[in-house]
Amino acid sequence: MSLSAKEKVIVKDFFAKVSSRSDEIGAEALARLIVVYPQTKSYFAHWKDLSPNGAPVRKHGITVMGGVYEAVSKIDDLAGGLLNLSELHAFVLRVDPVNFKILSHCIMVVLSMLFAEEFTPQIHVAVDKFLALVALALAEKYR
Ligand code: HNI
Repeated sequence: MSLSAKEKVIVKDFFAKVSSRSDEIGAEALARLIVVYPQTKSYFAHWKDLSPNGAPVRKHGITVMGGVYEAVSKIDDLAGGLLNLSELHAFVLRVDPVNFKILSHCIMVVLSMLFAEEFTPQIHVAVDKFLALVALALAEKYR
């Protein structure tokens, strides 16, 4: 699977358009991740406050979205561009890659919620493919 040149433009344009709300997207996606898929909380067990709208969850949601924006900037070489992040998640954090897909799903839900008008089927399919490729790139170092 790969993104066409047109899909890359769609992804870049969409994330540029919603960038002013990037923190909100990340915080809401991470809050949903731990509420809807509580097994994911085990990775964040070292935080004192694991409430969905608490400071650590919000802050980490913002960090993760920073990673997504980094991925947008490296859209032509996701595997190479996300190598450091992949190593971190594989060898240090030991995050099961299935969770990348679960988080991608939460991000999609939040995008459709916050941008109901803008998030057209055409944008939906391009962003869905993009996030699947980001998940694949993050899992690169696991093999
Ligand atoms: Ni993830 C740290 C990006 C998915 C668990 N993660 C980061 C950092 C970035 C990041 C950026 C900070 C790196 C640093 O400190 O150098 N994570 C991403 C991206 C995705 C993702 C772009 C997927 C789109 N991470 C996940 C998932 C989990 C996860 C699905 C677990 C369910 N990440 C972590 C943990 C940390 C982390 C745990 C360290 C947190 C801490 O305590 O500092």
